[in-house]
Amino acid sequence: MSNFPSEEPVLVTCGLPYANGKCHIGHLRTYVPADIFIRALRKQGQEAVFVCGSDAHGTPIVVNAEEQGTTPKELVNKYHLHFEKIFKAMEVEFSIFGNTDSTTNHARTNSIVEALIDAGYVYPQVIRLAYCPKDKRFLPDRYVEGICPYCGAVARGDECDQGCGKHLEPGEIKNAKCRICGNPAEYREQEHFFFRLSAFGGFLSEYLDTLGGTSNAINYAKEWAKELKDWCITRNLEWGVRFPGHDDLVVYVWVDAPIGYISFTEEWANKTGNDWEKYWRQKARVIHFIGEDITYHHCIFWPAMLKGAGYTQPWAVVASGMLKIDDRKFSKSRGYVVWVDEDYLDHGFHPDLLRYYIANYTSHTKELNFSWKVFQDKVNNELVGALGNFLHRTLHFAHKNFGAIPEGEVDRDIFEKISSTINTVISAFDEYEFKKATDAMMELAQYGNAYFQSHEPWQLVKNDVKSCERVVKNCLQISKALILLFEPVLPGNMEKAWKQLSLPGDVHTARFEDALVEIPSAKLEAPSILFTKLEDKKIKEMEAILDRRIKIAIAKEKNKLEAGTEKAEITFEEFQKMDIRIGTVLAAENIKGSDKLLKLEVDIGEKRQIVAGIAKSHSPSELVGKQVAVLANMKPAKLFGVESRGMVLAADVEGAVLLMPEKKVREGTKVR
Ligand code: B3M
Ligand code: ZN
Repeated sequence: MSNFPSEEPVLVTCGLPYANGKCHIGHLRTYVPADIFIRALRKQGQEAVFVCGSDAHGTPIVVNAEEQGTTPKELVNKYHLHFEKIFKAMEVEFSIFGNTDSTTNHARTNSIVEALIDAGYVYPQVIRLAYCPKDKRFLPDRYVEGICPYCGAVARGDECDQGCGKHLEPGEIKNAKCRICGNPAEYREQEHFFFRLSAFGGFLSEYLDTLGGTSNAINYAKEWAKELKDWCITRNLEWGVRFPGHDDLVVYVWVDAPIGYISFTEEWANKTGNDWEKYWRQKARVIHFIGEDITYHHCIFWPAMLKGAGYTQPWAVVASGMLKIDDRKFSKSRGYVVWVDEDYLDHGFHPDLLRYYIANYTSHTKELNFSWKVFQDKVNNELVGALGNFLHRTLHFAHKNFGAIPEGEVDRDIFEKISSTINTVISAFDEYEFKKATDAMMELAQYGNAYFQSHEPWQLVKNDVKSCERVVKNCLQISKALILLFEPVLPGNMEKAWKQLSLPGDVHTARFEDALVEIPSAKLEAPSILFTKLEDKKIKEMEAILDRRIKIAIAKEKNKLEAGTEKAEITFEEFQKMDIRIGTVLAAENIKGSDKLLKLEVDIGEKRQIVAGIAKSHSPSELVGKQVAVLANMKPAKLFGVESRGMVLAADVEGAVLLMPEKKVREGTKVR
């Protein structure tokens, strides 16, 4: 038994793209399978709404707008239009593509937050927050960079994006630095508001047992549900949805962004005369397609919020694995990126080709690697060699010899093969296994090719026309089935093929089961070729574009590093301000509690106690008697409670390398 059609209304959503950058193949890894899924639902007679929109709020937008010298609103509008255009071009057809800055979303967010407050799930608490004394502002989320308290990786304010992937609460990040000016941040106290996530442990552990979707999402979520921390849901920002009753606070973007799913449903329902509450207030199947990296938000925060405010919780969460480019981690800054417009559509590649690649490369939950070479192989061998070849040779032969779809019956065997393929495809879709589904489709095309080849209709036509007609009819029936099965994946080309077969009605609304209805006789036009081979030359050109981008990124990175070490020029007088002298180390010892620091006694014409961070590279005994260079007028400081009056100079490499005079000189000799 398959999951669909169901009595309950079905709503499919896709993670909302931040409207602050262009669409790349990484985005499509979620949107294309979701679009395939919804088309496959319709092919099973399941009506479903398909909802997405721009994520307009949050610090990524504000930071980017600031960097580009524009306003968040303008930035959002620009990229909103961009995404809308790309989705259309890629045949990803949402019922509505909204924007979380809409009045509907402001209102729905307010109403949900108020419901949570009324139910006692929100409380105030004074917390320590990163604050930039220079820019005189609090530093929410991506305004701070620092060190992850869990794994020690470089992290941004709300997420350890390069290390363990954990969500970070405000104030958690260590060594916070302001992203605007680069100076160290202070911590200041301020009242914020928390969502009592910890109250939902029992609910979540039960709920997650019933939640459908892919195991990569559910299994992680079950672990996380065992240890829930309350969640700060307010931020010091101008841009966003106001926190009720507090003009200086907005809600955290991860509050109003998923609420967008509801608001967009409302907007769609208002436009089409439907009822949004059917999906969000009653029993319904809400299916979220997301990238694996936002599982926590969709399987933990979001269901708890919905439960707390009295809304329908998701029925399934489908998480796609991450994208790689040429087996390297996808990275815009390092140049490992393929833009959907300038690197794909603008070169005239048909959207269907990439849709097939994304669906068929690997299982939905695994890492998907994109390479132009593999793209070429898959297109040439599978779409051109198997599917395109079968459709074309069948149609071409039928047209040339009969000019029409012959009368007569289709063999039982053929219907059985088609029927079993449909079953495999549907159960694969039920498991969100797009590779399994498309493999089964392609296997039917191979079967068709083998059938055509072994029955040699080109011989039969000379001496047994009746048998020839039967073979051709069987092949045409398989063609019809292939077109219906592949429509969710290759909507553009299957629409053309449907017309070439002179089939009545609309291929997009026809059902999978129509593949078992005998193809009616009809006149045939000469078919045109659907899929053409990708030439080596074109693929080389595409590889060169990617290569160049990576090289430019490396060069940029290098320039940045060099620029970082280059300092402004100074005069000799300015240099003279430094009192650098040669001294002899009289005594050295370790400092208790520190594995980095040594306490030195140095004669620089006078005796000085100096603390130096050289314990990892130098033992105390080897230092005694050696001469070193010392910055004598360094402001005194206390390190580990030990006073230091001066700084020993060393080359800044791992395990410091001390600067020493070429030959012994008198203690206190000046360095110039
Ligand atoms: N805007 C994009 C991301 O983190 C984020 C998704 C929101 S979904 C409600 O992938
Ligand atoms: Zn971490």
